[in-house]
Amino acid sequence: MHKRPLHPAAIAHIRGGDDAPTLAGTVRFYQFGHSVLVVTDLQGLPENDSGFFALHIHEGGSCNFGSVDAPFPDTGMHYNPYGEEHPRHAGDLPPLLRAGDGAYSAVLTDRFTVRDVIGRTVVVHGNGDDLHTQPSGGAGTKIACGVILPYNSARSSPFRNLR
Ligand SMILES: [Cu+2]
Ligand SMILES: [Zn+2]
Repeated sequence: MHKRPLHPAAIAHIRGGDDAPTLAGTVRFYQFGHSVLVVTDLQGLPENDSGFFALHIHEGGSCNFGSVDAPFPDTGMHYNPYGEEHPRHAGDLPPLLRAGDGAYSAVLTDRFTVRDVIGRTVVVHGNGDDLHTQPSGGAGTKIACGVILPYNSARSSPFRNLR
């Protein structure tokens, strides 16, 4: 097993849209040998029926808030460079479990490298992910978003999301 690097290689600062105005946090990406450790730490999650919230890397590169009816329109579909079906998309991740008003998860994936996803977006959805429904797991509306930035440039401009 490889040792976890001291600093993430990339970070996304997550901010909620109109459906989750208090939602904020980070997703950190550590290159870990041939896999990537994805560490998500959020506060201010709204409540939903299941307590699970879908989490994906989307192919688009902007967290433009869009409209109430179509939030975060520029995030596009799940990151899917190999033409797979959900939940075999490279950007598919396990859903988050709400605890208190936040969520924390750490998951290892070998479906992408950190370099592959820099400039793309992390999206949190209002529902869980059924890991079945096409094309996006029945995850419901997009409630929060963060652009994946190289760690050093992210530190100098932590909130590059656009309103
Ligand atoms: Cu998604
Ligand atoms: Zn997917």
